[in-house]
Amino acid sequence: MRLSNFFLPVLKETPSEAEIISHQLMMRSGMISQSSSGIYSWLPLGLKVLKKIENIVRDEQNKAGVNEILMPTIQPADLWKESGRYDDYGKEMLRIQDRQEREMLYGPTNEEQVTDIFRRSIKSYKDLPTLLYHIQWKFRDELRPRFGVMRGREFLMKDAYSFDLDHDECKKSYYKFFISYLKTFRRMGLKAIPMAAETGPIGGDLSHEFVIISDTGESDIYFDKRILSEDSKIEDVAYDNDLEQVVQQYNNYYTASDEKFDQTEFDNNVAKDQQTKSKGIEVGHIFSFGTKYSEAMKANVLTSEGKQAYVHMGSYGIGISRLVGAIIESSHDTKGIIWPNVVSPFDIGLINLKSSDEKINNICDDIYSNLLNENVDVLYDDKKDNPGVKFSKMDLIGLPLQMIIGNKTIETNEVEIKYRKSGEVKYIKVENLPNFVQEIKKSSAI
Ligand code: 5CA
Repeated sequence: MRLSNFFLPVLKETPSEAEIISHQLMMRSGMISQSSSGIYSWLPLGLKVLKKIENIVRDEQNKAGVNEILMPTIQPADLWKESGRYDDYGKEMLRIQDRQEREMLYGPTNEEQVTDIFRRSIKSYKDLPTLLYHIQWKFRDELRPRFGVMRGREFLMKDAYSFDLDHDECKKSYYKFFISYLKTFRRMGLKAIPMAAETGPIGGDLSHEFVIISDTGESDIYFDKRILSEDSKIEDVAYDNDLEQVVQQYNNYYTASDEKFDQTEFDNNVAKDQQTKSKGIEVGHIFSFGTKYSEAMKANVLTSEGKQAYVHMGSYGIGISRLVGAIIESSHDTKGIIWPNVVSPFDIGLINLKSSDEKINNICDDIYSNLLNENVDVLYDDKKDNPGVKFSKMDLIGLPLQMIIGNKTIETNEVEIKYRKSGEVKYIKVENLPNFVQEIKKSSAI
């Protein structure tokens, strides 16, 4: 993509309403544009990151054997009256009337909708477990929308739902999602801590939040520091392993969000020098709630003994749009964002320092088309701005690797390579660039 053709409305000033760094950087780098309180348009740079995160989440759900569906954003109120949550949800739910004066709502979550889909088609234990997910926009009329996409009113969530015959089978599904979440966050370069959590309006008796440590997090978290070095080679864990054992390795460490925190329990279970209190961002939340919805909505199946049984359910959310902010919170410096390679909007930024010079333009054009041929996603700054503007823009948007072409390239036939994260700079002869690109592709440096 040529920058001259790319819609990238960067801001010179930090917008005054943006309190935390991720919100500031997302606004400054033209990733999002505010529509109204807690509601944003996603501009090209932001949308590319959102899609990359979405695709990692999708890939890990598919690998765990969960089926992707797409449910509507607008749901009939009747389903929520069946479950009893229509009144419980209160003002956070956006209620709508259609032209027939039927009560509708913009979905804040989808337990009712998915239970309705399930009960219409699944009638036998033989079809269990059933695992479904979708990636869809949600609306919650939050009392205090803030911090940009971190606590929005409209936000993108991956929500999955499991249906099982009994409590034990339901636990197996829960463990599956638990492991898939650790894999998902690990792939994004995040260290997410699973924490025993309250279930809130979703209900149920078993729940974990997945929280990443960040000074700007909204909740206080307490944990045994040793959980940060727990590895369990999570990326290699296969789903037909004994997952309970892996989950147990994490559950052995004391962790609690502020709602569940108990000082005496903390002191009894964690040595003083391992006790850690911090702020955290909740990027995922999983729940197991038995027959809460299946009983209320009559979602039952025939058992092997020929009896009817209510299915045991769980629900499993990941805040996809929140993750964009959370990743920036955990990866930035004073110059701007530092994207982990896997979610970076482009692989490489190619900077032409002298776009008035025909020779330099030709070299840049050549490098640009070679990179495209190699399927490298490159943002080519071909604009007429001065070098200072170009450097600070490229640093701000945080692509992992920059290729810089200027007078020096003509004089010594070298391209300057700059790594955004370490600041390391090296020079490569133009004719050696194809080899360099092959190497970095192999080493997944891009
Ligand atoms: N039905 C369950 C699981 S599918 C559910 O709704 N869980 S939740 O309420 O915890 O939301 C799931 C995830 O969505 C949270 O962990 C969080 O990462 C994200 N999320 C929740 N509210 C917001 C919000 N207002 N803005 C951005 N992300 C949010």
